Amino acid sequence: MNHKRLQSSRFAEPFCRVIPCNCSFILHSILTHTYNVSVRTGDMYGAGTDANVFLTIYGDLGDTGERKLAKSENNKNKFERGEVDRFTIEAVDLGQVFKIRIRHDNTMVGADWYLDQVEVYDVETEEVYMFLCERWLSKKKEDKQIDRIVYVKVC
Ligand SMILES: [Ca+2]
Repeated sequence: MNHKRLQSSRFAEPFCRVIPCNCSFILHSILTHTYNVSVRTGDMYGAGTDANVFLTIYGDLGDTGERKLAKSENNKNKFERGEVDRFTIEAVDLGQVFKIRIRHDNTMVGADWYLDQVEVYDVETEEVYMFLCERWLSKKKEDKQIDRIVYVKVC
């Protein structure tokens, strides 16, 4: 009985060598996409926020997981009235992007935020995905939601 088990494990060995140990690393670098995200804040009184903003991008192949939009690449003070802030997100290939979830944590004075739109650009495929929000993310205004799902705008 023991002898038979030994034999079968020896047979299995070559199959383990089919996948080299660094394969998952190589696969990861091939499948990683860069997404340029532009976030436009509305141009009206009180539209800007200093709250922390979090974004999740969903595609038919996966999602980015929730990412904090921590550092705007073009503005020191991000999410201000009438401004567009740019961020770069590295993620797995999401495939066709169709949905985002965007929220803030209602911190800081005047956390209310009017989000105009979010644009997601897939650097690898050169595809642009537009998300029109055109609503407040506010505990006080409209439906008092600070957490929104927005579907891609189909032209
Ligand atoms: Ca701000």
